[in-house]
Amino acid sequence: MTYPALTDRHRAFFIEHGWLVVEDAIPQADLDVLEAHCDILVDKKEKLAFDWAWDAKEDKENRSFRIVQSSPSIVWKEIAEQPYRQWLTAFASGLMNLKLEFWYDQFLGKPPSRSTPTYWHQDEGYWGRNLDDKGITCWIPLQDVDATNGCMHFIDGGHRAGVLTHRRVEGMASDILTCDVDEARAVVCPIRRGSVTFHHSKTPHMTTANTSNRWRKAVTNHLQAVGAGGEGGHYPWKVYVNQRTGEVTVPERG
Ligand SMILES: O=C(O)CCC(=O)C(=O)O
Repeated sequence: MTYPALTDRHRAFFIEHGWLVVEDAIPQADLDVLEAHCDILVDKKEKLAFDWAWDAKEDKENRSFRIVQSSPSIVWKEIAEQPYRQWLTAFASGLMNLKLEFWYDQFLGKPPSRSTPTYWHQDEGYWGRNLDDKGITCWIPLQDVDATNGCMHFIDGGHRAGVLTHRRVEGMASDILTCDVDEARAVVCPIRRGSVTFHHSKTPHMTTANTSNRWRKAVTNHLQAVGAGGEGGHYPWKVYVNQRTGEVTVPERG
């Protein structure tokens, strides 16, 4: 199986809608290797992960890890050379019509029955003004996903309406953010293992809680325009929570 080539139809769809599903993009065997590395993160989550939905009622030592947040890059040195990484970087550059570089990845694992949604947000709401129209995300689920176990939902065309006001999620001790969206424009994207989604850094998106009896595992890959310089120029709602120390930091605003 070869990785899919970018077509004019992909590009036109992405420009209009701000998101795209690419079906059967990544071979199952490549996903098996990626998933095996992610399983280490689940097993050692107390040491290698944060709880992105850390309940403010829980102390640091007893976080229930409703969303395990880590990165396969920390347990897999050769990850940058993997074919899926090369492919998504080239494909995303074509979608954005920008020269993009891989920036960072995250493993986001939702345990069976006790997770939360990843609430509506825009990636630029986290990253700040430095990434103004300069970022894109490729989201890779490691099992079939639908609305019952945490698939992607996008606000169709929402990348053309600027950055919405975000806020911290009530009851969370983590730095997870959310914003209000026009849910009438939401598109639900159930996809099979092997398929992926792309979204523009201004596209509002969310994933539902995992109500199934298996883990929902996903690897999300963030890319930026070469020279964008990473996050910065932050919006007023941005905070960092360091879950090793418990420290909350407010960055310099843009
Ligand atoms: O997997 C998730 O729960 C959310 C992923 C996400 O928000 C992203 O990839 O930007």
